[in-house]
Amino acid sequence: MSTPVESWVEESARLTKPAKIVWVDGSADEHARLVDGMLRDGTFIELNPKTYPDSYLHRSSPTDVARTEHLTYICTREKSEAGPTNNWMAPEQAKDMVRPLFDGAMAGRTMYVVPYILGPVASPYCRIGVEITDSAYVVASMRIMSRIGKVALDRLGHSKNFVPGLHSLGDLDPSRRFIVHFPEEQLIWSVGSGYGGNALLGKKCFALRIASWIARQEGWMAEHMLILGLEDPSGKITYMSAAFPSACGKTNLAMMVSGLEDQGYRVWTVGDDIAWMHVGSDGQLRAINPEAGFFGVAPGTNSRTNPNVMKALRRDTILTNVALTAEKEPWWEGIDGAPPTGLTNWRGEPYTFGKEPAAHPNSRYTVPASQVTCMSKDWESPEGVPISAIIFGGRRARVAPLVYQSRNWQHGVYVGATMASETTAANTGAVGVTRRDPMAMLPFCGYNMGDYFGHWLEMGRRVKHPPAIFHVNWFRRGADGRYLWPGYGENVRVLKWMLDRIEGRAAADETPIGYVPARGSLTLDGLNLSKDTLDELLRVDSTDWANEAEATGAFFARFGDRLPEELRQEQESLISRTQKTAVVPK
Ligand code: SAT
Ligand code: MN
Repeated sequence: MSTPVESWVEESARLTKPAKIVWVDGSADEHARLVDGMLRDGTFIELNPKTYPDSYLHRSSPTDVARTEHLTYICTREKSEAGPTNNWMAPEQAKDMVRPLFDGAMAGRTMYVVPYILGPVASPYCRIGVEITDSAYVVASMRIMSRIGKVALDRLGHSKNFVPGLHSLGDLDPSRRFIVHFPEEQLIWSVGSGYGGNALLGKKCFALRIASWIARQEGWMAEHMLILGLEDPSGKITYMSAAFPSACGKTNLAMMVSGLEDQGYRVWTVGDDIAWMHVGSDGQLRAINPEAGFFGVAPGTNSRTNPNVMKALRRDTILTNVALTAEKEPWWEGIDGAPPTGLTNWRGEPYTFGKEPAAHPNSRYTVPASQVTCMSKDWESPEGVPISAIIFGGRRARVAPLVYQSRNWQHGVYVGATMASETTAANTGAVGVTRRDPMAMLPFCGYNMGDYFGHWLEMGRRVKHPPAIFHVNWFRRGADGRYLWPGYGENVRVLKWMLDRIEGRAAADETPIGYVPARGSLTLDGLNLSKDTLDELLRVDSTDWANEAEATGAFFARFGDRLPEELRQEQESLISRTQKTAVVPK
């Protein structure tokens, strides 16, 4: 008798017709064989074995360099279940359209079966997925990003309690590329892309889209959030989670070397991209990181912006679509040191400095968490870490101040639901356009986002001490276009203000949008920030926010009666607050 996973593998093999099937066990021998094969067929290029041992460069197809949200679907029986922000197809229609692309897609290729665990192996909250793929690069990446092989299969046994994900590179033609999710049967199909978020099905597809659906049913949360611990001078660690859209600095914040280290404040990493949060047995909101590695944006990463990851990626790392130096070392825009000569660009062509960057703007490193020295000692704690603050944030040149605190949980949900950010290279499409990206989940919520807001409100009622909710914007610019805030390691000053707020130490001024730091409550010593700059960083302009309220009103209207009444009230409250302050002379 076949186990449920064996039956599904047989069924998938009948469809995709691989030359051979390999059950991935996760061992070092197996990995060495895979790497050998990839070096031989050009999937991997070996990096300098002296300076980057056991590390490899992968160049993707030039039309397959980022997630493709326009080719990503949530397939539920009722369109209203997917909601107005997701692409939708009926499940049968999607299967009829995509099945032919899988038919014979693995002919002459190897089918890898990758069982994996999301979350710490000992956690009651961990989940099992099985990805079938014909990409050895995907297997090697999954090995870094999750716990794969025997450990997962042993745990699964004869159970049918796993999320199946079928992936094939297909012919990599974007016109035959689809990333489709069937939350009702907890199934993922992805064809035509080998890129991270499209192809590592444990990441956005399972840990966010399918998991958010499960989480609503079961009363927990699957969020696009980093998790960090802020240590204070007494050694006490306070955990915070933060939702920023892709490529807005989650990894750098999570791994930050604190600018206040000499005052006793340090940051410890639990995760950089995804948080699964449950109400723990103590009634607190507790977060685990479902992943085991980091898939971070390379450009801009250097020993100032993220020294911890720069050290970590010196071995056993995969680099995707970065440039290559003559010494066979990886290179990207913003890396340390002077621009070298003799570079090869991300496409594999000789490079001369000019208009086009040498590394793709969405080029990535894939590095195991075990190599990162700032990991929290509790990063694999089975119960998860207790979350005291939730931070929302985006990339906004204008409007949003450096930091503000919501009045309470309900208002905080409104702050998250109305988040906006300028788009980045993490998705295929225009860059720099302001879009609404609620809780940074716009591309990742596996169901109707109106219901998702309702779920957030419900979770706030269930948690004993709901975390304080803040909003940050590291990216505000002055009239001259320059960033006003130094960012990176100095962001700890904002985290410290949050900690001081939670502990009742820091003063704040009330504004129409919430509480901003009172003068003197932010620790700014040694920064050389002028009073004008600080004023501009913290400025809440009533006209800006009246316009903002209008824009969010239009966004909310898309949800019709699925928008929770509480958010409608918050919306009205913001409108009346901006009007009130507008008539108060300064
Ligand atoms: O989607 S990925 O996981 O590849 C990266 C991102 O956009 O966050
Ligand atoms: Mn992400």
